[in-house]
Amino acid sequence: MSSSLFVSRRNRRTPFTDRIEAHGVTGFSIVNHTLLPKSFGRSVEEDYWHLREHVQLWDVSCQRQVEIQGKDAKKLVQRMTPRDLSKAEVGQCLYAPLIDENAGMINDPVILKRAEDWYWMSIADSDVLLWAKGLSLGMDLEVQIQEPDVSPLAVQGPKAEILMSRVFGKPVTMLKFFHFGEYSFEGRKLVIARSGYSRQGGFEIYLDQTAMGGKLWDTLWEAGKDLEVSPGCPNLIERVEGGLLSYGNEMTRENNPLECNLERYCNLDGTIDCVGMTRLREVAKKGIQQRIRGIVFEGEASPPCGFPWPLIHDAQKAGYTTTVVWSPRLKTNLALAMVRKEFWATNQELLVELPDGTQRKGFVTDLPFKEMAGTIG
Ligand code: THG
Repeated sequence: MSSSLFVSRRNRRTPFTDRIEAHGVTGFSIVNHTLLPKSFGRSVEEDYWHLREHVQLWDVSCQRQVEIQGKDAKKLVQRMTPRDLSKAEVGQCLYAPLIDENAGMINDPVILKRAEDWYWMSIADSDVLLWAKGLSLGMDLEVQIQEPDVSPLAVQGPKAEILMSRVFGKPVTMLKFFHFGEYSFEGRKLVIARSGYSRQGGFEIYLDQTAMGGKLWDTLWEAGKDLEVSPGCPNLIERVEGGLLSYGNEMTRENNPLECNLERYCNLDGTIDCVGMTRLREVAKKGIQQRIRGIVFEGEASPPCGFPWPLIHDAQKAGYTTTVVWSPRLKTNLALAMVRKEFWATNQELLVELPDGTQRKGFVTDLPFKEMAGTIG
């Protein structure tokens, strides 16, 4: 059986799609109505090892920017997140939960503070722009909200720094983690951050002119040949091992940020007046009933799976997996999972129920996953 995706203006190509196709892309996902390449004909495991050793170019244009600019920009952005932004500096990237009036997760963007009155929210998969426009109208704010022609290209892996210094010069290597600056390319300035959706280190280049996509890709490609540069995409195994959460998978609007281990990005002291704060403080006071934890489980290598599998303990439901992978490095199956309070203690044993009805022994562990902390009894 063969199937293909019909692409139109609703599910958009990116400045890099031509190059991605030339490299033999074999599958796409759609995020923010935009193509996200998912495979180049190699296994997730092969891509994983390559990412840990070399450098990859990821077309993550689907990380769209919601730009909020104007006199009330700061007020609106703070109204959207429980993370205290009052001390944020221009040039900083801030990972921040966005929540609704019930403290449900709306998104978990990286916020770039470009100026006192100018923010980019680099979003995961949900329509933040509409939420922001609704809030701004309701609050009668003076802001402009739009999606600019900005498409991030991630350069990830241990050789990312050497590749970036070849193309943008030594200064780019001075960037601190989760900070950005502007660097020259072909006579224009590009925003570049030290960030990215992996734990292997790297950068994200915010290309702000679609027509330059091919040129940017080709330049990085040529400069990286002897570094074994390869096209890639966020790697499921690496992301799960590293405990990086994916909106829509680990969390939805049904979950509050505390359940998603994002309490360090929530200021609950009463000084932040964001939508949903009253509810979030109530939830915090009462205590959450479930949270994202790591699960290690035995048996043969599971293919990557993003559909929930039940977690069972003494015939009771202990929670559900959100993403399952086989870790070729830790040589075991791993899952990110939403686990009920009674069962979330480290080393708690439970059963993972596969779609075929078989049950595998497993235990709860901290995130990010480390070399085996416990053993399956
Ligand atoms: N980069 C950019 N935009 C993005 C993502 C990205 N938008 C969508 C998605 N990814 C948002 N989700 C995340 C999740 C985790 C991280 C970044 C974006 C991340 N977290 C680190 C951590 O959890 O340790 C660091 C957080 C911090 O220090 O504040 O990197 O990848 N542009």
